Amino acid sequence: NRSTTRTVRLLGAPLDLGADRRGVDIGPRAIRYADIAAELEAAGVSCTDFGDLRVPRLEQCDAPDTEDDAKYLDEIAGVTDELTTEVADAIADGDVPIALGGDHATAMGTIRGAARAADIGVLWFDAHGDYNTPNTSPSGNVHGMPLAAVTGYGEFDDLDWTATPTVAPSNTVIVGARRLDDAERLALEESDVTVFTMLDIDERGITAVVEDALDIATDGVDGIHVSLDLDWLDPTVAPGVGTPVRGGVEYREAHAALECVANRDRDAGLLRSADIVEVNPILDRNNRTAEVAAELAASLLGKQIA
Ligand code: 5AB
Ligand code: MN
Ligand code: MN
Ligand code: MN
Repeated sequence: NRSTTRTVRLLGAPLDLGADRRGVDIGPRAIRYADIAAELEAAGVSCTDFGDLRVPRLEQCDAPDTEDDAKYLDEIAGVTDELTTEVADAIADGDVPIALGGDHATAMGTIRGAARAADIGVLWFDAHGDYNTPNTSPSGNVHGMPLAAVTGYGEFDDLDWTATPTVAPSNTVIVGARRLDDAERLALEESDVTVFTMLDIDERGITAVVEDALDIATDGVDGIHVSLDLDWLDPTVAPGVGTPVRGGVEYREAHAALECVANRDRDAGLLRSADIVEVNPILDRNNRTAEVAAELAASLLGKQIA
């Protein structure tokens, strides 16, 4: 059992270069307005906010040519390199960094930062696999590629660090997948990454699936990183996302999942870092998705229902 109060360090990553829909760069602000700090404090952790990383505005970047297979990858790499340092610093100071996205390319930075300090597994809550590479991506959007990058799969020409896995595929688990591209699905099947689909959740229930995911992610490592893409939830619960897919987890399932992680964390002290990504306020209704994001952060950090 944990005796000292933990401190969450919020790191805003207003990155939108990895996605097509504009507005996800406003995500960090919307999650702060949803009072993530108060939610976290209600969970019994203290919270500091280190503000936003500097991200080049899309209008300042050279437009990608139509053939570009990984749009804005250089600019994204610059931002995620900085995030890597920020996350590693936070962990070295004893804090739990939570990156507020921004599109899911953000996770390339958080996961690399967390992996500097210790061997980690990854829980990836997402409707998508994010396991495309520049060669397989149907869109060229880097937010569909971060899990491939951090597990060392595929060729990312200019990203030297992708040549070796940052996290072991065998400690990497996707939960809630319901839309994979064809090449992505094949690549995942051939990989050691575990994929739990919505059908698994329907058949076995969310807590059983997450317990299995935790067993796999934590096997032989020191801690875990949790990556939460808000499109994991059903669009009726979280409408403010750029790539919504029907048939996602419900509000209570999402909380139950993160409460499972928190329970395991309480016993074993596993949680090293997290990211909360893909909140797009322009597509949202009354900041509902950012509110769900803030509440889920509290569940992850151990907020008790009663
Ligand atoms: B997200 C798609 N697979 O690669 C692609 O929201 C969508 O971070 C990626 O999960 C969705 O463009 C990326 C079609
Ligand atoms: Mn997604
Ligand atoms: Mn497999
Ligand atoms: Mn994603």
